[in-house]
Amino acid sequence: MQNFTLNWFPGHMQKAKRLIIENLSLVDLVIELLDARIPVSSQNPLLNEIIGEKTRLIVLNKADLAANVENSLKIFRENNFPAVAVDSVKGSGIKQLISLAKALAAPKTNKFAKFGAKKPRSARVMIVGVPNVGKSSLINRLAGMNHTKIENKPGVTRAKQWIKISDGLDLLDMPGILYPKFDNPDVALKLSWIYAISDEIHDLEPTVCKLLEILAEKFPNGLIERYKIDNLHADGLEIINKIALKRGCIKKGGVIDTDKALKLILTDFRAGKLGKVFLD
Ligand SMILES: Nc1nc2c(ncn2[C@@H]2O[C@H](COP(=O)(O)OP(=O)(O)O)[C@@H](O)[C@H]2O)c(=O)[nH]1
Ligand SMILES: [Mg+2]
Repeated sequence: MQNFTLNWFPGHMQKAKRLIIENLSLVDLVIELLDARIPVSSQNPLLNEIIGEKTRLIVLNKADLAANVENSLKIFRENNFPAVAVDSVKGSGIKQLISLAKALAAPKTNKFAKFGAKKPRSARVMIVGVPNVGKSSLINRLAGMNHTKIENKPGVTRAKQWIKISDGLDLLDMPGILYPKFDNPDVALKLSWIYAISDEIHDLEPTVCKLLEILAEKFPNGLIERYKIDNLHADGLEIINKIALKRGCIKKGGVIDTDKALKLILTDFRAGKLGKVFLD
């Protein structure tokens, strides 16, 4: 298994963690945004460590690119984690997300009303997740639900922007970025497929080989339809070569342009062009 080189400083991770902890203290509910294709590997255990008593709502994003979504939801729910699946780009599941978020935050905001307020205050929510799971897309989508009314909440040290996304529900406009976890090479590989880990810090060839071998075994139809290739009973490098030939990834002199093919395959996979998958 290849090694991933960590090219950021522990200081950055500490700062990101501090920022999440600081923002967590302002909200009633945390939306843990996961990639529905790898709902376990896109979790970061750091969140369990820092979440404390906060209520958590699991949101499986990119449900449009994923297989087994209902089953993933069922497993989370069986383990007492409320969960919902969405497509942040097209908007499916968003209404469900909002009503579930309100229901989960209600006990907190109602408690507030008991202390003399006439009406419960709005519930405050923040989104956390590893890179590329769709945090910004979800924030934009939720903001769009209510014409992006942005208001400032007084009494907060640094100016935080709150977006009113529904009656009684405000969203922090800045997501919490969890650094992807590297120590398990299998998890790191999956995170690189969904681009939560930058392509700069690992070798693309073994990464793509492994992806293709798994797709060929479990979800061959997407590969067959996209690239018009057959005989997927081959190792990853052979499949890369087949795709390169079909797609004209050829250098001068007729040599296969492996780098070009690797990038093409990853781009297609990440855009969902290889069909719905489940990889955990
Ligand atoms: N197909 C699909 N793509 C999505 C979805 N949500 C986000 N994306 C895409 O995933 C990429 C990363 O999204 P972004 O919001 O920037 O992720 P962030 O790094 O967590 O803020 C972008 O290309 C988005 O268009 C989704 O639900 N379905
Ligand atoms: Mg973002």
